[in-house]
Amino acid sequence: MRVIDERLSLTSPSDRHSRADRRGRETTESRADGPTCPSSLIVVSNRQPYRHEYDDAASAAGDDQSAATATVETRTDGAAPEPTAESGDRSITVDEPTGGLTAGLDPVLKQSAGTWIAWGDGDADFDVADEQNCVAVPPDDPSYTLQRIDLSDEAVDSYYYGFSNRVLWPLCHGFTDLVEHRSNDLEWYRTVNERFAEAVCEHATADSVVWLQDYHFALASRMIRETVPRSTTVAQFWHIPWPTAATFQHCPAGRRLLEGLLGNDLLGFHVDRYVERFLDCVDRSLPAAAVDWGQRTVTYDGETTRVVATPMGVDTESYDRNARSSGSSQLSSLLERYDIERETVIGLGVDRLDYTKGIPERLAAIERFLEWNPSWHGEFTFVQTATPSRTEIQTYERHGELVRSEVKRINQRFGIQDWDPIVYTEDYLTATELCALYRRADLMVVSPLVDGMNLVAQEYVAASVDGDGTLVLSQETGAHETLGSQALTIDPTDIDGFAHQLERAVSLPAHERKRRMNTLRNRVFDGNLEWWMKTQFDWIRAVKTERHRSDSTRDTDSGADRDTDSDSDMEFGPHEPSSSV
Ligand code: GDG
Repeated sequence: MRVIDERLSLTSPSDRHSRADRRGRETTESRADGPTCPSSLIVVSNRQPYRHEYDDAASAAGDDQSAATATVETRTDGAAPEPTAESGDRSITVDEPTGGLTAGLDPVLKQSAGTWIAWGDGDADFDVADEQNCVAVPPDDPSYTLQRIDLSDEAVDSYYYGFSNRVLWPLCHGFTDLVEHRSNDLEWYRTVNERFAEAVCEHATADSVVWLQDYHFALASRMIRETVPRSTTVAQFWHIPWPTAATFQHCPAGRRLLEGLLGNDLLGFHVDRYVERFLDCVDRSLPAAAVDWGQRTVTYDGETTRVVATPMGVDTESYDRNARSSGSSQLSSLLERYDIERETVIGLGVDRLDYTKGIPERLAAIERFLEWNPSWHGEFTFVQTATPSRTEIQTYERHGELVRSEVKRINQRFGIQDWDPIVYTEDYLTATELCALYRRADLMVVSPLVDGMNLVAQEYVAASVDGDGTLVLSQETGAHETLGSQALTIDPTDIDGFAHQLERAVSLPAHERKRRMNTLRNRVFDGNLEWWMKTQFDWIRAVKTERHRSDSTRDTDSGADRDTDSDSDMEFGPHEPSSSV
């Protein structure tokens, strides 16, 4: 069992350089035409792209081999094996706990020889780094700098398991009853944001672009803005929902968070409604801020923040390719492992074990479906992979217990000899295993109660290379804005309606399934990760240009008549995506 806390990788490093077109034909196109960042890029994220770990099991096993020989570890997360380094007589494995985003940004950083600043959570991380905690990565072909922030257990408990995941996560998803107020969490969150901001300032030059990721850094942007040169660009992407003003009022230090985020030149969300809610919260909470609803800018404390919606996509080519290359033997061994009959109709759910993902509601709908449809007993199996996450937090622990007990109860209620309706696993699947399941699944059920975007729905579509699967999708996901019209939409809390959509999904005619999936694939490929990054970088270029323009106007007009509107005069920006994303 592997505990995961952030976005995960389905892309091994070697995968990233070869590409396939939408029909899966290999192309020779290089990544040189991929998204390029305007200037030297400094990425800030909680999770790091490369993690160094002592591999004591391997060291012990290798005792009778030459201590000087570098060994190659076979890893369980689907990424390519990395050579191990040696530290004293302990061997070190380089792990890539990369996510969709991490996998996408890594080549951009390599290309621009940029800097990545992240929490060093590997037990060997600081033993391989220099005095500034920097290490050149990737280890086999170093091309950019990873600076690791060393956090004490207390800092991690308060900043990560505290304010980030006991306050901001539930609050932004609208679970105000789950918000926990612990005395030191906010202060540690501020301190850790300050540590990251200081690290950024050590690297930032007048031409740098600083790009922060997610809700772990709501206070850092303003700290950075106040220290770096005026012409440095500061941008942030908020990967989770932004709550309504009524929910946001429960946020401790809400005004400080808004002020922090308004330290950015550019602030990105997945979809329009989060942008609108953010502007609404600013409008209500910060009287000194001027919100331009038409331009979607906020001018506060003499600086302007552009707020944009750019829905994140997945690395479509790698899912397509992995699905095509997943052979029948891979699928057979998975079906054998989980004791699933080859001919059965398969429903699939893939989630972090998180209370926002609507897993109990999904199980209730499956139970209702089975009550109504005895003819499907023995013919339909639902596979749920649920990877434990944030288990230090009691709410997550309890949620896991609830899910496990519901699976058990439903299986006891309907199971017959040789058939359980639900196959539940907390195994962490490799990228190819996951894609084999995506490809084989007749229906994919994505039922979050609230979800910023949801990458799983898009991964399923990208891996549905036979074009005949059906997506059952919650209306409460960001992904629904793009995919909803061709998916079977559900309200995850309406269990009867949900069960009806499951009935519909298992009986959709083949031509209907193909028609829907074809459109879904076009949308997911058009708005993929590469498109998302390119659009982000286009926006960054646009705000950078505007900043230079308004600065030179300031300089030349100082003392003379000045165009006082110049800060909000942003009639520019990247083109809209070619599809309906
Ligand atoms: C946040 C926002 C937003 C899961 N089990 C395995 C595995 N996974 C991978 C999936 C997918 C990822 O985990 C989960 O991504 P989601 O987007 O569904 O959800 P969050 O982790 O909550 O992500 C979300 C996202 O940020 C990006 O902005 O979409 O709204 O909450 O990639 O494939 N991967 C493998 N084995 C598993 O067993 N290999």
